[in-house]
This record gives sequence, structure tokens and C-alpha cells, in this order.
Amino acid sequence: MTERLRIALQKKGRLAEDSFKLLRKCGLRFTIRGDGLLARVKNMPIDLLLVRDDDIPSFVANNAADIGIVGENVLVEEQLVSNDKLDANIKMRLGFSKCKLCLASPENNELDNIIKLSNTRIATSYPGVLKKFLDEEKIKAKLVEMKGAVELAPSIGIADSICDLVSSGATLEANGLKVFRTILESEAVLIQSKRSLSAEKGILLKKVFRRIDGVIKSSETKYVMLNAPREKVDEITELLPGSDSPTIVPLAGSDNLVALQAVCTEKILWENLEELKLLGARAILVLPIEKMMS
Ligand code: PRT
Ligand code: ZN
Repeated sequence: MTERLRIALQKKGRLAEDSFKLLRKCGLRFTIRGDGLLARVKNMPIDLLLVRDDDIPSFVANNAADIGIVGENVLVEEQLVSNDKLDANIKMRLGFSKCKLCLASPENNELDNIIKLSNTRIATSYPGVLKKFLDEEKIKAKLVEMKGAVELAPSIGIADSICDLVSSGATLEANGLKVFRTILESEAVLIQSKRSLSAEKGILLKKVFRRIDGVIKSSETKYVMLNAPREKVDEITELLPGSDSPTIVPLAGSDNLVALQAVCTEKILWENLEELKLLGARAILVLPIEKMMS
């Protein structure tokens, strides 16, 4: 019987949809039902284990899943608070669910520097990460552990400042709080244990990694086509973010214009296009790339 690879994913929440989308882009076909703990991938020997994000590092470490997708913040916290050393390590950074774990305090109060945290109360859902930070900074403060709604702690009088995740900053602003220090930057990561896998699973896992890598690379990679004055080709090539050796094709009926085509591996901004235009580039097209394999 074919062994099935098991991937632990968040069932519901901020990571869930992007994790499903990533795997679907990798060619995995599956349906998520409301109540199920397992979703079967129809076209590959893979099962998806759908759980709360906090359980993902220990499930990977304890062999309930072979790999998992989780926020780096959760992985680091679980590693710090777990009694045994967790065998769950970052294999790939996935580039979505970016956020920061920050210290923030009520606006207009003098708690605007970590030195001033001594002997104060800090509310957080990340006691492991916060304690490590405070120990490294040699600051003694009281941690008030909360499971959620950490941003309310100062206004209800149970803490002087908070240590919480921030993405847009709107929640902090709505609660009159201001960030004064970032202690961890986070994004979704793919994690794996150091356990060795059967040859069969190993081959399948390599295939999944190669596809994920291809999806991540192709999301920023663009195919650029433009017409350029022949004598400006070198300067124009230098301006194309993350491209090497473009294809240059003569343009029918024009002696001094060429068509240039290149794969750009870095983000292309409007500013890049404006600079290209200043050098004489015309008819600039930036096209998405759906799949890549090198
Ligand atoms: O139920 P389960 O335990 O699986 O989910 P959860 O409720 O613990 O986690 P969830 O779904 O809220 O978040 C999952 C992961 O998404 C986190 O562990 C982070 O890695 C990542 N992430 C990215 C975030 C945010 N952005 C984020 N903004 N997690 C939480 N937030 C919170 C933030 O603390 C604030 O309270 O969202 C609120 C809005 O943020 P602002 O700054 O945009 O206002
Ligand atoms: Zn959670």
C-alpha cells in the first residue's frame, strides 16, 4: 500500500486560506469540509491534517504529521515553552502572513523605551518569546498571560504595556497604543522534523518542496518584454530587477530598435518602469509567470 504523506495545516484562521491556496497552486486537489480533521488529496498520496496552529509544531515533532505550515511566531514560542526540545525546524519561508511581535504602550505615556519596562506589567500571548527577550535585555518585569484581546489589557488596568502581533497596526491604533519595539518578525514557514522518511515518502516530499519553491519564485518573477534603442540595451538590462542575459531580437523594419525579453526574479515597481522609459524603452509589458522549474 502506498504510504501517504501528511501535511499539518491551520484549519481556520489567518494562515488557512493562503496555505490551501499554495498547495492548490502546487497541483494538489482537495476539498475542505467544515467538520473534518483530515482532508484527502485526490490526485497524490497526501493527507492534510487540519488543526489549530498552536498544535502544528508538536504534531510535526511527534510524527503526527511529516511537515506543517505555521507562523514563525508560533513555532518559536512553542520551541521556547515546550518541555522537551521540539524537533520541528524551518525548511522554507513562504512569504505570506507577515507580521511583527511588538511591544506597545498607551500613547502619551512615558513607557517608550525598553529600559522603562522594569517592574511594570506586560500583557502577552507570547510569554516564551517575551521572557527570552527580557532576560537578554536584563529587564525584570511581570508577565500577564492572556489568550486573546491583549490590546485591551492597558485600558482595563491589568497591564502597563503589551507584547502582541501587529500587521496593519489598525488594532493598536484603535486602542490608543503605540509600538516602541519590535521583538520578532514573522511569516508563514514550512516546518519539518529531522526524522528520516521512507524512500517513498522522501521522493514525494522532494517533489512537493520543488513545486512549492517554484510557486514562491514565480509569484515575484515576471516576464518583461519591451522595445529599446539598440545602444541602450546594456543600461536597460542593468535596470531590470534580478534578471540576467535577456533575449534580444531585432525588430522588423527598424535598424536602431530591438525587442528585449527577460525573466525578472525581483519585484518590479512602477518606478522601475519609469526609469526604463527615460532610457528610451517603449511598449513595456510585464507579464506574470504561472509556473517555473529550473
Ligand atoms: O484557531 P487557531 O489557534 O488556529 O488560530 P489563532 O487565532 O491562534 O491564530 P490566527 O488565525 O489569528 O493567526 C494565525 C497566524 O497568522 C499568527 O500566528 C501569525 O503568524 C499570523 N498573523 C499575521 C497574525 C496577524 N497577521 C495579525 N494581525 N496573527 C494575528 N494578528 C492579530 C493582531 O494581533 C491584531 O490583534 O490580528 C489583529 C489585527 O492586526 P492589525 O495589526 O492588522 O490590526
Ligand atoms: Zn492559535
